[in-house]
Amino acid sequence: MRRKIVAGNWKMNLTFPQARELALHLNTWVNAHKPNAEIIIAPTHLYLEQLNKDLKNSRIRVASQNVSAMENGAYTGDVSAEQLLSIGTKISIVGHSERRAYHHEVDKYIGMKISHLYKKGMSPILCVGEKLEDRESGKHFDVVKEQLNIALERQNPEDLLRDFIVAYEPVWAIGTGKTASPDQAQEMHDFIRKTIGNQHGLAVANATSILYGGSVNAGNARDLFEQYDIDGALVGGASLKLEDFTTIINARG
Ligand code: G2H
Repeated sequence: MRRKIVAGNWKMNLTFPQARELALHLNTWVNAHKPNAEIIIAPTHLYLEQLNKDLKNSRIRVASQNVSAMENGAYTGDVSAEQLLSIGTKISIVGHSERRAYHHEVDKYIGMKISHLYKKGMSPILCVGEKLEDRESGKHFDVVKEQLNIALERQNPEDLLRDFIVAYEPVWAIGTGKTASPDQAQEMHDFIRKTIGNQHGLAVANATSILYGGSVNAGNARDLFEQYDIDGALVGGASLKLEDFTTIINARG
């Protein structure tokens, strides 16, 4: 069943005390307001262990922003799925456009990360999205289809059925203040669901939560969430401000 989800991608922001304070205040708000939507926060790897402890009995899930595609070994600076799991982290973002752009991550490698997560009983939030030039040249559907097909080609439908989240994040809308219009986002979310359905079957397509990401804020979230195939949001900048993030959670209903 498709779940409503609001996830905060904190990226490389906040000191340790600031992150703890934000997480604890968010938890207090969640306990008081009991939102329907599932809430996820993704702090830097460094803070995962403590935030997992702080939020042990919370409804908030704590995610990693990235995970290695390798099992273990000589990969300096990387963090494996097993290491994340050993400190209580069960979900990781993979394929974020900033990883693709600054660390040259490619779809095949992103698919390996997803396989590792599932092998450990964990799950991914797979980010896909086209660049501005892809959209301007009318290739946006082809680009997103290829990202999905390669990353998912080796995955087991049983794993995807258990817990699979996709975030559609058009690169031209990330941190730029430009958001895809609700119609543009709906059109792509519908396409993503159909693409997953063609590859892994209708049951997987209908169980996948598809989040929109890219300059989501307190003012534009409600219009996006009204679209049939937009199940929630992956929020960057606005997730760093408690008031904005909780307004987005409320908008998700
Ligand atoms: C897209 C998004 C969160 P922002 O990267 O993943 O960030 O909301 O700041 O555009």
